Amino acid sequence: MNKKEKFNRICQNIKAVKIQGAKNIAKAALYAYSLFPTKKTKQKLLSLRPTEPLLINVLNRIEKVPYEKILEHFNNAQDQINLYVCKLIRNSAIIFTHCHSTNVVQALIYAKKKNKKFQVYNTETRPLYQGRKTARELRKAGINVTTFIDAAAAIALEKKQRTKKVSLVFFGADAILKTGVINKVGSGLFAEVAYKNKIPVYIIADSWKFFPKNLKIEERDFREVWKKAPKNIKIRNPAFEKIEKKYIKAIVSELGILPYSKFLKKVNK
Ligand code: RUB
Repeated sequence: MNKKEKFNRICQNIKAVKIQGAKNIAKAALYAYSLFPTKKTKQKLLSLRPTEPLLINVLNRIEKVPYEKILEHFNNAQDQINLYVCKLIRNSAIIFTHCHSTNVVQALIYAKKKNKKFQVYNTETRPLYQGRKTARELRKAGINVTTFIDAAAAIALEKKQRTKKVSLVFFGADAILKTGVINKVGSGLFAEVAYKNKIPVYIIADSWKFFPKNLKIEERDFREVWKKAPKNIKIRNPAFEKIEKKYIKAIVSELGILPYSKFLKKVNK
């Protein structure tokens, strides 16, 4: 495959969510940009997933910070996050998560390696089923996983129908805004249910996901939801939604386990 084909393949895979999650998207885009570092390719890469500030932040840094340094930041941030997440997990914990977040999954795998005893409840995450990827990766690491259909998230969180009490909710983040966190659609609703049930919600995310401006919420092709839907039925397919700040106990980033206001102070300085 020549450089141009490689670049186009990465773009297609990001657009089709074959490469997914803020961190994987940013890393792949960074590599693609290194193949063709022009204004045009940067614009193209930025247009692929409009709700991804990590992608924006990384591509804006690339002129000033060497490629390797950015990758080093990702690795160091993950190492720090792993240590903080480990501190939050008590023995016999049940951790609820949604979609697929590399920051979350890697931290859970690290905790398992450190002999923490816990299990995970996760959602399948329609329409693209990123929850299956989460379940597979966690199970491969020896972690017990129970997958729920999305609409049963409240059953999982509220200790109904033979489920056990969830101890912690871990969500990844696409964007950390001043007013709340943007993550996979469903996260806002699940956070509200968790909050009402006094289950702490933690955002596990690299601090470079902070974004001081408003963001467009990506709306995806209706065919992901219903391929051959009858004509005249409108289908909405928003990819993300906001988790209100008040539902979030803390943000776990390389900067520490910080309540929202403290996190904002650190990144805004
Ligand atoms: C993925 C998603 C993830 C965040 C964080 O959505 O919402 O929770 O991107 O991921 P999609 P990470 O599958 O639509 O990209 O921790 O990997 O950066």
